[in-house]
Amino acid sequence: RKDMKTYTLEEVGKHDSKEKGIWITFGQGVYDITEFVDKHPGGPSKIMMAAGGSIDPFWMIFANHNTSEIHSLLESMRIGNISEEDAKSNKSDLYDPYANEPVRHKALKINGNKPFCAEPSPSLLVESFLTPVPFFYVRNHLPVPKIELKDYTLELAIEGTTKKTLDFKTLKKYEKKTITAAVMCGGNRRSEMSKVKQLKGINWNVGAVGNATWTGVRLCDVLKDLGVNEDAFNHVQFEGHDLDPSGMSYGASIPISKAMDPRADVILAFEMNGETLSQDHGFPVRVIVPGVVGARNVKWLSKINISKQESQSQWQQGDYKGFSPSTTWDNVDFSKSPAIQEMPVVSAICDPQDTDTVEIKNGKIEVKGYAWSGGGRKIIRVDVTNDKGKTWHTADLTEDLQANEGRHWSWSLWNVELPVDKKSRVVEIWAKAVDSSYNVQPESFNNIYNIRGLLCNAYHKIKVQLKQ
Ligand code: MTE
Ligand code: MO
Repeated sequence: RKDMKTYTLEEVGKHDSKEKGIWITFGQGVYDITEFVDKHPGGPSKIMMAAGGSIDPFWMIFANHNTSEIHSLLESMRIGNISEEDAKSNKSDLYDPYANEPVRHKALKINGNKPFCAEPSPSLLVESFLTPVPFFYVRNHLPVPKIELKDYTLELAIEGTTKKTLDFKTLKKYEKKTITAAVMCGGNRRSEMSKVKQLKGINWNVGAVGNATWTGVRLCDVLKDLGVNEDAFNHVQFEGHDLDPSGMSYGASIPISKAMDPRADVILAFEMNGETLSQDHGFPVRVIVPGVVGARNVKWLSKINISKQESQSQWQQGDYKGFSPSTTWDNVDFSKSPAIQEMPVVSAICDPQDTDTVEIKNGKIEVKGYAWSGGGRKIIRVDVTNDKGKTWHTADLTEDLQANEGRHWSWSLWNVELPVDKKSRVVEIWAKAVDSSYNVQPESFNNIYNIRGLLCNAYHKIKVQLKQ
C-alpha cells in the first residue's frame, strides 16, 4: 500500500459526482467508487453522502459494514492513500452515536450490533401466546434515540405543511384502544432463503416476529380530528426520531385507506403488553399497522404527513420490495416493484429445531410452531408432514378468540403429534399454513428467491434425529 499514489483531501473532495468520478476515503485509503454507487445495497443516495469525503463516520453509524467481505470489496476499489499531512488532520470524530443503547436481555441472539438486530431462540418464541417484551425481536436501522417524555412532540402535517403539534399528554386524550397483533420483519426466515443463492440482509432465523398487545390511540381518530379529506390524498407517511448521519429520519408510509379505516386498527401505541413502551420498541410512541410488514410500524414516531405520495425514504423506495428470482443487483429497478405492505401467509417450526435430537413418546414426537398471515387473514389450518407430503397431519391451533372476521392480527401457535417409525434415525418435518383466503405457502424457496431475501414464506423444512 506504501507504493500507491498519494492524494490530498482537497483532490479527493473534487471527486463528488458521476461526471468527475466519485472518490471516498476510509482510514488512510482513497477509493474510486464511481462504478459501485448504483450497486450499493443501501441505495445510491446513502453512499453519495460520503462522496468526496470520509466514509468513516458513516460506518460508525452503519457499523454493519464492518465485515471482511465489505472491507475486501472496498480494497478492490483502492486507488491510493491520503497525503501524510492530511492524514494527521483527518482523525474522525470519536463521538459515539450508539452511546444511548439500552441494556438488552441475554436471551436475544444478536444478528447485528450497530444498528442492533436480535431475535429470541425459536423454542422460547412458542412458549407463550404473548411474547414477553425482553424476548421480542429488535430491528433497528439506526442508533436508538433517547427521548424525554416531557420533550416529546408529534407533528401532524399535510403535504409537508405542519397543521398541529401534539405533546404526549394531548395525544393520550384520545380514546384508548388495545389490540393484540404480531409484528414481523419482511426478512424473517431469510437464512433459509440464503441457502438458494447469495443475498443481502440480516441473517434472520424464524424469530424476527413477536406477538403482543399494543395500547394507544387510533390513528383514524387523530386524522379525523385534523379534518383530513381521505379522497384528496393517497398515503400517510411516518417519520421516526432516529436519524442517519445527514439528519434524515427513518421513514415509511401506508395507504390512506388503511390509515383512516377504523376496522384496520392502526394504533399510535405507547404501551406493549400493558407496560410503557421500551426504548428498543419505540418509546414513547410507535405506529402499529397490524397485518402489515414490520418496516411500516415506525418506532419513536416524530411526524405524520398526509400526502398524495408515498414516503420517499430509502426504506419505502429502495428496500422492502420483492423481485423475480432472476433479478440481480445489476438489473434491479426498485421503482418497478411496489413497497411491501400486507404480508403473505407463513409458518415456522420452532420446537424442535433443525438438527435437534428428539424423544419418542408413545410412538410419536411433538412439534410446535407459529403461523400468521397479513391483512387480518385468519390462519385456518396448519398441515405438517414427516413423509414428504404423502400424509399430512392437521395441527391444533391456539389463536386469538377475541378477533373479529378479517381482523386476525395475532399469530396462531400450533402443535401436533407426528407418528414416527422408531427405526428411522432421521425424520424430515415440513409445515405449511393456510389462511382464510385459502392462500398457501409455496413449497420451496427456489422459486421465490429474491436478492434482498424478503417474503421468505416457503414450507418450513427441518431434519431431526430420533433418540434411540
Ligand atoms: N422505526 C424506526 N423509527 N426505525 C427503525 O429502524 N425498523 C422497522 C420498524 N420500525 C425501524 C422502525 C423494522 S424494519 C421493523 S421489522 C420493526 O420496526 C421492528 O420492530 P421491533 O424492533 O419493535 O421488533
Ligand atoms: Mo424489518
